[in-house]
Amino acid sequence: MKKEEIIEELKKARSKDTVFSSGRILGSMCTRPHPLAVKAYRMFIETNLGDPGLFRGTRELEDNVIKMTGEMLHAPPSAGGKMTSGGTESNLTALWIFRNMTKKKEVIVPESAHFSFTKASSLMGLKIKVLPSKNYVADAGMLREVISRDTACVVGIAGSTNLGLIDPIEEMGEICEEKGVFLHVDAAFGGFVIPFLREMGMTEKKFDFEANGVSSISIDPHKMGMSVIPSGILLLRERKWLDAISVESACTHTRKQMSLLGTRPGAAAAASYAVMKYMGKEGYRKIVEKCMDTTLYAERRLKEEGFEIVAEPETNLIGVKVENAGKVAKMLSRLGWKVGVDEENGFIRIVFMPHVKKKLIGEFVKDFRSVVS
Ligand code: 0PR
Repeated sequence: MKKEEIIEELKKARSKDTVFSSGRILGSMCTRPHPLAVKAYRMFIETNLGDPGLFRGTRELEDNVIKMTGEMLHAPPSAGGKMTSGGTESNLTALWIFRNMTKKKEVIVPESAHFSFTKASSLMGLKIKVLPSKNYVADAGMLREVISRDTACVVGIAGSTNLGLIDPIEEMGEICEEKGVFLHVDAAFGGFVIPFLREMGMTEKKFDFEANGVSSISIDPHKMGMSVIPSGILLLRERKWLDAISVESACTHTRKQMSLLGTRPGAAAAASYAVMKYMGKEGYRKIVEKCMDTTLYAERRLKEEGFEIVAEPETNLIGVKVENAGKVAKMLSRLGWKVGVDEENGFIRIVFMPHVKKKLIGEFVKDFRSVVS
């Protein structure tokens, strides 16, 4: 096939996609990557972090991403981590490390946890024990009862998938410390949001290494970090914990590998490095400020139209109660609005990512109203 024909085919396929620039993707935690991230990605397209002996410069960029993120999340000097392909791999790797370190087989996961924990438990034969929720966040008061002698790790969520809510991480951390159990915080979504909400005085909640007992954190540059897919990060309070998943890798130019993936995209590390350096704390704060402004505006407009909000938003995500949520989401989709849906609990979820424009909220609320009435 000729190059031009292939390009035509690619264009045709791409034209069937919904694009972030339409402003109508309301159910995704990804967004249009920053142009500098895209540029960096292209520059490092052939690099492989699975063989850092060949790509020392790229490896340094990964180390710097870990360091910068660690600084943002109050990591102690002993901390370390790895870039991953996203929240799923970070969560899975955390459980893998703590399972290997403790030789225990049970993980305690809040009701609202992302389904990546189900995948991890299925892959590793771990038993999931559910920590019940109270008002859609983990009920820390129940944690002592649920922890057992076979608990390898407890999970807390900072920015839940369906409602963007923050579990009581401080309280959970205290209990885990007292019981000598690891606590993994899934901040895949909230990691690039909550530090800035704290700065702006919009939340008091501690969710990172500042809280006692937090052992590890997932945080995704490919969500609110404005980087390219696939970019995730797993941070560990102790760098040496990575040894728990170390394998000999005879065929690479370094002798050990401590990651689930073998070949890993260095381009994603370069992209995340570039965008994090460029944005700085100030840049991310501005984005979070704008996303929260749109969120609170939408919340007000929805309430004015008589909609019921599931829970006061803590981050840039809102759940809206509706009957037949699945059907409503389909009808909105026909009107071009791609919302998220929680059919089990009967609500539509809207994620106010940077591509969601305040000026489109009015139109969306009108369409939403027409669909449910
Ligand atoms: N942890 C949390 C709290 C998440 O919300 C997600 C993804 C993950 C972990 C897993 O992250 P990766 O998908 O990067 O492995 N939450 C959304 C979801 O699965 C992600 C998403 C993104 C959904 C884009 C839709 C979409 O278009 O529901």
